[in-house]
Amino acid sequence: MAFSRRSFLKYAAMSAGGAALADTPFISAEARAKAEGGNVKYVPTSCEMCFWKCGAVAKVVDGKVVKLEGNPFHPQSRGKLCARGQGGIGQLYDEDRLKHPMIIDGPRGAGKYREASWDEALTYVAKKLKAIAAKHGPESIGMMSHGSPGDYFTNVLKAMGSHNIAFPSFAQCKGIRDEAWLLTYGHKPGSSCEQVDLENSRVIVLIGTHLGENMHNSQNQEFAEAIGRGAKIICVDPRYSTAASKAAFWLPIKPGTDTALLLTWINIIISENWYDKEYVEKYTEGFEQVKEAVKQYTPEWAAQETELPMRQIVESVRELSRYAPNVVVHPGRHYSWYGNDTQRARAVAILNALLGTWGRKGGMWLPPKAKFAKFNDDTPAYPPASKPPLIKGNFPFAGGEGVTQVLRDATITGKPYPIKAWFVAGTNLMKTLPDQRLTRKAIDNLDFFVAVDLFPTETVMLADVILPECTYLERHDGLFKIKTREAGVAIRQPAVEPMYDSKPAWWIGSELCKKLGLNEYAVKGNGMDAWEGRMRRQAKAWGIDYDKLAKHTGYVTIPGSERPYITADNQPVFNTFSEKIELYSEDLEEEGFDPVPQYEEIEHPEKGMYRLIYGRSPVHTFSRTINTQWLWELEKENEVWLNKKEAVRLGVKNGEYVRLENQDGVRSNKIKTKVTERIRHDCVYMVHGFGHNAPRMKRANGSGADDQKLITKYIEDPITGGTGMRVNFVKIIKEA
Ligand SMILES: Nc1nc2c(c(=O)[nH]1)N[C@H]1C(S)=C(S)[C@@H](COP(=O)(O)OP(=O)(O)OC[C@H]3O[C@@H](n4cnc5c(=O)[nH]c(N)nc54)[C@H](O)[C@@H]3O)O[C@H]1N2
Ligand SMILES: Nc1nc2c(c(=O)[nH]1)N[C@H]1C(S)=C(S)[C@@H](COP(=O)(O)OP(=O)(O)OC[C@H]3O[C@@H](n4cnc5c(=O)[nH]c(N)nc54)[C@H](O)[C@@H]3O)O[C@H]1N2
Ligand code: SF4
Ligand SMILES: [Mo]
Repeated sequence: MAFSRRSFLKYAAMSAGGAALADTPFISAEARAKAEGGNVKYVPTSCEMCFWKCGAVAKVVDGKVVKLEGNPFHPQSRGKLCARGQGGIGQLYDEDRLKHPMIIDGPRGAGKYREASWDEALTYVAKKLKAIAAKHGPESIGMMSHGSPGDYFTNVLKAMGSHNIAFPSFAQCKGIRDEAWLLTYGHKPGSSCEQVDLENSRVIVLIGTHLGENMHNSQNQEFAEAIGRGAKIICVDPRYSTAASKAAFWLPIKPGTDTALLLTWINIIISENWYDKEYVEKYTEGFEQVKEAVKQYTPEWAAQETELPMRQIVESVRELSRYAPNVVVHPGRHYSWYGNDTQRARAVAILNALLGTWGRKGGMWLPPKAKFAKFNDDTPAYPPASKPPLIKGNFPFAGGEGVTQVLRDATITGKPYPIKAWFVAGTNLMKTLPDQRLTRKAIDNLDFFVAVDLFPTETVMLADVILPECTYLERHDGLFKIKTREAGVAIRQPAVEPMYDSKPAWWIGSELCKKLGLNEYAVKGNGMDAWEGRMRRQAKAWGIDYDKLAKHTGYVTIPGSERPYITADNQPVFNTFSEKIELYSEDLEEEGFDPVPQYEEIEHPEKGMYRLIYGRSPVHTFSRTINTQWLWELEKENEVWLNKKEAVRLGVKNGEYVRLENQDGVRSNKIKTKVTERIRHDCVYMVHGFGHNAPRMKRANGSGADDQKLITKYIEDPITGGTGMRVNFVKIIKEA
């Protein structure tokens, strides 16, 4: 049985009008299976195969998860899961998982460990952390994390007095974009999912943003619906991506010149009077300054700079303006491209404002309105930070999520003060941070390194203590606040008991608090159901029926929270100084940056070298799913895309294995060539995440090539600290 959107609508209709709560599709499916004598349960929960956090329903037969399906109630899954979501069972039953706590038993990197009990491992971790805190101050303990385990260890670090906590989702991902939109709108363009009303868009512009390969579930469903309805796609990408293949306009831009295109579009819209005058008048500030600042960016100039035909530049923006405001220039997500990325994000934000998309149908929906009661389960406030955190570096607009590489730098240089220990949870730093040589050097410098993960990755296998978390299908987490067009709450709860000697992160963090003598920060209550008890108290504080959420729906809506479009009585609120959309940014000006984005030229490769660009596979998430059985079977290795003419020149055949060597002489694993006309002549492309150097991950180890190994150069964005990573050039080396 599949849970369709229709089954959800049927349920909604049955339960309407104050009738008794009807059985939800999973409750009825469970009842039917039981009537036939099966030992079957359906458990609504939340997917963690990526960060979209879709609602999933696990079908459990005789204590084994046999199927994962999309929860029809959850707006991010709408009854469907992507391939990775369905493949989650492969993560749960992966025989290469970490099975026991381990303590290092030899030099770092030699891969020698001894198994330990949880009590022994946590006692050891607490002893080490206490000693380091006593000698160097708690601030010398740094944490890096991504995903749901982070919260529990943030709690431990803050309770100890360290606020040196950083998330790669900032400087290696979307933090750059978020700060640019905060400067412009006083809002991020989405909390977890982007506020794009693709479902209703008439024209969608994608700059890089490779929807269809970047596989965020509901966003792709909406994108497909939009295409089905005849929405026009304008796709700016040096590669003929999946999205480009659906586009009315494919603009094969010279990599790194996007801001030239964006500023020229802004100039055209203004000089042709195609912008939304009423909207600009009412909601924005700084229009005249923008008009002046972009005058120099003519279509002739842009055509030269971007290597796009002038006609295409003009016609695409004419089409975009024609349907404004029911259009959107997608704000994108991964922004750490060239080191001048905050200004590119500003240009996208300004273009949207001129088209009047914020709060308009088919543009950007307004954030939902919902207040959640404060809930901290009577945990005392944290002690003040022992020293001001260093995670913002010298970047005036770095966000609170921290600039990961600043922690790494301080570990190497001891400046502005030394970081001596790392706590790493749910991030594979060797794959995630640019310049692996520096990551390794920093790790070698550490007095102590703890990793909490599911797998023996290249990063984990450098840790002094390895703590095995159980997978999302074996644990409680959350409750999660979900912000789509509406606000809602979702649950994560175990479908099965933790396998081996793995434990949920909440438990690990809580036990560690106790070992550190910080009992007041531990989860209240004892035993493995303590966290569920907390979730129940939280649901109560929020006025949510926990049992209904846990058993019937897995997701509940906050009624009345959905107010997506501007109307007379639903005006947008801009949390900027002027309370308007700041096209001209005085905040940037005060810090010595361009208040209106200006174009900066970047370095381009010489002949014979190619810019290395990278992206996503629809069936993998970064490096974390490569070892996952069925996903690995779908895609075992990545390929390097090489333009056909270049391949002929080099004598490289389609399917031939080559190696890539970068400007610093660093060589990749061997990688299969995809010879294609679908990419420009000056760049090569590969999917990120492959090429593991992790012998205990049997499927992933050595398959494909690692883009990060070749990214030995990066340029930091002076505004936010984002690491521009598409600044490496490679040549192709034929295998002997
Ligand atoms: N299946 C799957 N989906 C995912 C993820 C995953 O791991 N797997 N990860 C998620 C996360 S966290 C993120 S941040 C997003 C990232 O996904 P996006 O935000 O879509 O990432 P981008 O880097 O914008 O897009 C990569 C595209 O940019 C193109 N490109 C490269 N250089 C340039 C350039 O100079 N200019 C232009 N215009 N285009 C260029 C590449 O050819 C490629 O098609 O994906 C999310 N979705
Ligand atoms: N070269 C290059 N670098 C990039 C990118 C790129 O495209 N190219 N993308 C950037 C972007 S956009 C992002 S968001 C980051 C992503 O960076 P990361 O999130 O670090 O990506 P992964 O490589 O998937 O590493 C995730 C780690 O978490 C572990 N893990 C998975 N699930 C769980 C869990 O439930 N509990 C615990 N404790 N651990 C778990 C996995 O085993 C894996 O070791 O990388 C950034 N870095
Ligand atoms: S998009 Fe796919 S992998 Fe990500 S949460 Fe949703 S189903 Fe899971
Ligand atoms: Mo990301």
